Amino acid sequence: MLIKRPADIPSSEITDRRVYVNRRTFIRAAAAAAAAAGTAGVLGCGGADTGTPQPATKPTTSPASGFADVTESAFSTTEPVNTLEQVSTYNNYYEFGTDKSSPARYAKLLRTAPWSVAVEGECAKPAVWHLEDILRGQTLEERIYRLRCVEAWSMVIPWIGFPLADFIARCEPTSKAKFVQFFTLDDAAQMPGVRVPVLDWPYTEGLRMDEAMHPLTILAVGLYGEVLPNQNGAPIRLVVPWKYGFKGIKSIVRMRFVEQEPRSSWQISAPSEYGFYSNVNPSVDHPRWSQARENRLPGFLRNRPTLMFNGYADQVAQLYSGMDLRRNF
Ligand SMILES: Nc1nc2c(c(=O)[nH]1)N[C@H]1C(S)=C(S)[C@@H](COP(=O)(O)O)O[C@H]1N2
Ligand SMILES: [Mo]
Repeated sequence: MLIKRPADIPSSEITDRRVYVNRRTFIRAAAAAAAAAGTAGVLGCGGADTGTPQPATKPTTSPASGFADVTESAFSTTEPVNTLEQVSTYNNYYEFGTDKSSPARYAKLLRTAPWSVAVEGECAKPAVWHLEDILRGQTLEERIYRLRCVEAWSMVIPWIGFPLADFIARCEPTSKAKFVQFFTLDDAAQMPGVRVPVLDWPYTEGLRMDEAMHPLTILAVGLYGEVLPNQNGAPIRLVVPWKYGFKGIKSIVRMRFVEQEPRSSWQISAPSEYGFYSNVNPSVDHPRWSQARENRLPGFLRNRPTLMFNGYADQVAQLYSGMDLRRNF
């Protein structure tokens, strides 16, 4: 299933945003032409640039993909996507250093195959899963998301992934499972950054079970039609598009179903600055900066207003009804 790795792709094949968008348009046009004899229907995800995901009329296969079975997600946005260059050279991955350019330089030290994910805790099927078995039979969807970060930058990234809910269902959580906790690999031999105690290693994150089961929450295994670059969290990472980027834990090796709310690495390191929920919320300031506006890369600081739940309020606001989001930040 995993065919091309980014390192194997000649740079001439690395597509910039315009070519990529045109290719998608071309794919849709071709699919529409092929379907012309049948029922009329506009393929792809139309809609104004509001940041609200528009439902795609029909999945379209992406022939340029390194994955055989990628379809267009109903949750894709039509906002312009960032280039592969931007997405893979401006990263946060503290296991490879704390500045934004270090992961692109050092994450090649990470061995992503073979890879397994241990599932434990409150579930009927605790197991060690090989990555191939997690992906087997899984329909991958291309979902273009804005990935957000507390530093107030954002990007639009064409992730390839599948709903975390699908995998959770296979683990059969018990009624005691109220949260799910995730852990990144912690191996100083491959990750020079973990020798520095900037965070409490291993990197850990958590979601409430209903957040984890929401169809917008994905396990991403690729972007731009290819397997994930290591610096973006290969071979498997979380993407939760209505939360700040740091909830998107990379290179997951362990998942645990638990009854009590777990603490995340960022909460442990700075509890007054980072809460468990970490929903994108323009009306609640970070203690050291305003979150009212964000910087869509590339560009200058605060070039656009930040949207509640990162523009996904219609889909996720009900998860938090009745909660005080100033307290539960
Ligand atoms: N294991 C691990 N996961 C991590 C991080 C990290 O340092 N280590 N950084 C987080 C932060 S702060 C952000 S903003 C996103 C960045 O994801 P990207 O580099 O793919 O854009 O990854 C998140 N996941
Ligand atoms: Mo971040």
